[in-house]
Amino acid sequence: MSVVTLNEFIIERQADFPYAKGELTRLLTHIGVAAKVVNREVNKAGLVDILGEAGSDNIQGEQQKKLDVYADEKFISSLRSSGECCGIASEENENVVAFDDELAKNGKYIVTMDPLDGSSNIDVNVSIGTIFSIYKRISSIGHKAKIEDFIQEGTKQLAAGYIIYGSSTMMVYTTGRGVNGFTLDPSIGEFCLSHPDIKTPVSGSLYSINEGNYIKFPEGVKQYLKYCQEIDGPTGRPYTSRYIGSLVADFHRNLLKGGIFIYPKSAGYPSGKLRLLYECNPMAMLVEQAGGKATDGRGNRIMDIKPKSLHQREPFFVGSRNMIDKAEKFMLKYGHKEPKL
Ligand code: AHM
Ligand code: MG
Repeated sequence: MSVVTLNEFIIERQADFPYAKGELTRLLTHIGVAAKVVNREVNKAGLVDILGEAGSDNIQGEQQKKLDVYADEKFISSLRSSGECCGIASEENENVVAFDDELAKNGKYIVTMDPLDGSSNIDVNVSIGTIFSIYKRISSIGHKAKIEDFIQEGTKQLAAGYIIYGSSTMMVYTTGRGVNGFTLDPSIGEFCLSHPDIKTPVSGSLYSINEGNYIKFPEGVKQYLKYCQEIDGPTGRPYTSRYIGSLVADFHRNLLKGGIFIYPKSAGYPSGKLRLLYECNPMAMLVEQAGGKATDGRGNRIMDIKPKSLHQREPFFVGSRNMIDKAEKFMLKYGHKEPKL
C-alpha cells in the first residue's frame, strides 16, 4: 500500500479551496513543520533533569525554556514566516500577537492556538497536545491584524486541528470536508495518512470528566453522572470513566472510540475552564465534521457562541451525538447552576 504524506494530502486537497490559491496549504504545511520541531523537544522532556532545569543554563550556555513557552515561540515563528498569517492569539499571550513586517501584514489569515495544552502532564510523561484554528481576517490586508480578526464565531473557522504528542505523534485536522489523521513516522520524519475520514460513533461507552470536582458541579451534571454509572445492559451502562487531564488526549480517544467529555461550569470555574477560541471551537469543528456534537450544556452550539474576549471560557460538552443529547436532557431537567459552596 502506498503511503500518503501530510504534504501530499494537503496539496491533493488544495482544489477544495480554489479561492485560497494554495494559501491554506502553506499555512497547514507550516503548522506541520513546527509540530515536528515541538515533538522533538517533547520527546526530550524527560532529559531536562539530566541536561538542566527550566530557568537554568543548559550545557551550551543557553537559557532552558519551559516547553510551553518553547512551543509558543516555534509555532509563532513558523506561522510568521509562512507569509499567509498576519497574527496569532495564543493561550501563552495575554494580547494578540499582530505581526508588523510587510510580508506578514499582507497575510489573509489569523490563527488561534493553544501551543501546548495539558502542560501539567509534561513532567510525568503523559500525553499533551497542540490545538489550532485558522480564520480569514476581517481587517484590511496590508495592515496589522486587529482584535476583531480574532473575536469571530467558531462557524467562521476555515480549518481546525490538533497535534497529539502521545505513544505516537499524530496530527488530526479538518478544513470542513471531513476529518483526517496523520501519524508521524519518526524513521522518515513525515506525518503519514493513517486515519482517513474519521467518523465518531453516534453513541459510546466512555465518559470523561474530572470527578474530583463532583460536589462543585451543577445538579444536572451530578444526575447525568449517576445515569452513566447505573446498570442497564441494553445501553452498555455502566459506562467506563476515562480522564487524562489533557483535552487533546481525552478528545482524541473519545473521537475514535465514542464517548462524552464534559468540562462544566462549577463552583471553582463559574464559566467553565476551557477557552472558547483555542480549545472549544477547534474541537467543536472537528467533532461536528466527524458526526459528533459540541454544546455548552444549555442547548447552545459551541460554534455559534459570539465571543466577547480573547481568553473567554465556556462550559464544554463534546462527543458522541446521542450522549450529548442525553446529557443536555439531564441539564435541562435538573439544572445547570453551579452550587454555592
Ligand atoms: P491548560 O491549558 O492550563 O493546560 O488547561 C487546560 C487543561 C485541559 O487540557 C484539560 O482538559 C483540563 O485543563 C484539565 O483540567 P483539570 O485539571 O481541572 O481537570
Ligand atoms: Mg490549554
